[in-house]
Amino acid sequence: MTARHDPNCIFCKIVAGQIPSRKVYEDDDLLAFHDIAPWAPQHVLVIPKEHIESLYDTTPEQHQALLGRMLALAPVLMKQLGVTGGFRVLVNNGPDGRQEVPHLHLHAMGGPRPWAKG
Ligand code: D5M
Repeated sequence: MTARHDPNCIFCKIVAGQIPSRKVYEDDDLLAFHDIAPWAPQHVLVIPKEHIESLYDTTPEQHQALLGRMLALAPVLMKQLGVTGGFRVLVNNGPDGRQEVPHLHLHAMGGPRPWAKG
């Protein structure tokens, strides 16, 4: 089990295997899986296994490496999923940032257009 786990958090439940997900990557610190409501032909979420609510709960001193690894994973996964023509990354934070699931996650979205909001 990870250092911090919130039993009421849906993404912590995915980390713990208590609810299913379509995993695309896993290591000791990170998990990536397909978004249940994709905005693009390929849409994956990269999350820390530890329960960190949003970027507000990170500091450069403590989380620089973790955040760097989350971002660095995006192109690897997009390429693995056959996305070679371009993709977007997005991290929503807090209610005004339209964050719906309060467990830090990086959206990586790509595939042939047209797709997506904004
Ligand atoms: O986006 C939260 C995202 O999380 C949204 O795109 C749906 C996705 N989601 C919610 N529940 C699940 C499960 N169970 N599996 C996969 N994906 C899920 P936000 O940035 O918080 O607005």
